[in-house]
Amino acid sequence: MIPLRLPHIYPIIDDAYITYDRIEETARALIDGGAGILQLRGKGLSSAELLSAARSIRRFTRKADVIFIVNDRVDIALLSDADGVHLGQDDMPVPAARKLLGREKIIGFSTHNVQEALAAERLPVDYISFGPLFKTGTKKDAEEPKGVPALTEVSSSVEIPIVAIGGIGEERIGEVLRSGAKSVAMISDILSATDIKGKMKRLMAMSEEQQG
Ligand code: 3NM
Repeated sequence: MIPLRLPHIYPIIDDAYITYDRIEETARALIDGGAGILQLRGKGLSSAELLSAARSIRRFTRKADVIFIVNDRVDIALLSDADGVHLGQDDMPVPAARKLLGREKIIGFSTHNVQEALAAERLPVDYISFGPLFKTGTKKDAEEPKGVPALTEVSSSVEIPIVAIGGIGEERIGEVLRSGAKSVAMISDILSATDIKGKMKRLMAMSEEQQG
């Protein structure tokens, strides 16, 4: 597979922070702020709400040439014509998801240690996430924080692009990108900003100064 070029900042819209009626304006703010990729994670939404939100995000992301990924739900990704899906270890098995999605769609896969990262590299996935890097209040069943040295270890063990996730705030972007992550996924730090567009702009400017 051709290696996926991931933007340095990977914002995730999560319904734990953004109510259903604000998802569309949040997507717009992130895109206007310069996001190159966007994920929708709606664990508390009904399937109907999730599909509707995914379809409206899709309209904006397509116009702006922004990659759109749906968390967990292969069916919603297909129905909204998203660019891909992000799967966890306990979600639909990757080969089954690849069968449904076809070769062109992006599949991201969560990993939490070197063994999972090595196993993921043998699967038809385009990137892996690694986390939680730091303590996070967003994912209730998150494992213990892994820390930056573990990210360095994973990034020296696999070739596949790594998205670091979990408790990452603005002040740590540089360190994380310098430690082998191609991209930094962020939920609470972005979504709790009062000016989401301004926050996204600042993060993009900061991350452009980094290697990665
Ligand atoms: N997955 P925040 S940590 C969705 O370790 C998610 O796989 C994780 O949110 C993993 O940026 C996490 O608010 C939560 O910490 C990330």
